[in-house]
Amino acid sequence: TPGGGTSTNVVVKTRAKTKKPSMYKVLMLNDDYTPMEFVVHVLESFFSKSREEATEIMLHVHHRGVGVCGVYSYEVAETKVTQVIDYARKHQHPLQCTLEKE
Ligand code: TYC
Repeated sequence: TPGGGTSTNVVVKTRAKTKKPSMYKVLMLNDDYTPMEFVVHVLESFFSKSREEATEIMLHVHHRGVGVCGVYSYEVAETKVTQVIDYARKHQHPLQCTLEKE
């Protein structure tokens, strides 16, 4: 090439940025009325927790006011929240849960 340097053709490939989906925590809220056993049952049934894990989370919520049940994609988290609230309501318990972006 003019100037005496060697020239190398380099092909740089770019990739469109794929973004990982945002994840959402499902939070369980304490209240004065829902029985502890019911909360443990919900954590086992809807969040696939062992009896030991479920009891630990329930007691954490009971003492601290709020606790994490699991972390999911938005769609899954929203579905869990709806299912838990509907199930609690059906059993006449005021148990509430919500989701929070991680
Ligand atoms: N505080 C409730 C009670 O004393 C138990 C409870 C725990 C309720 C966790 C809700 O998310 C909850 N019976």
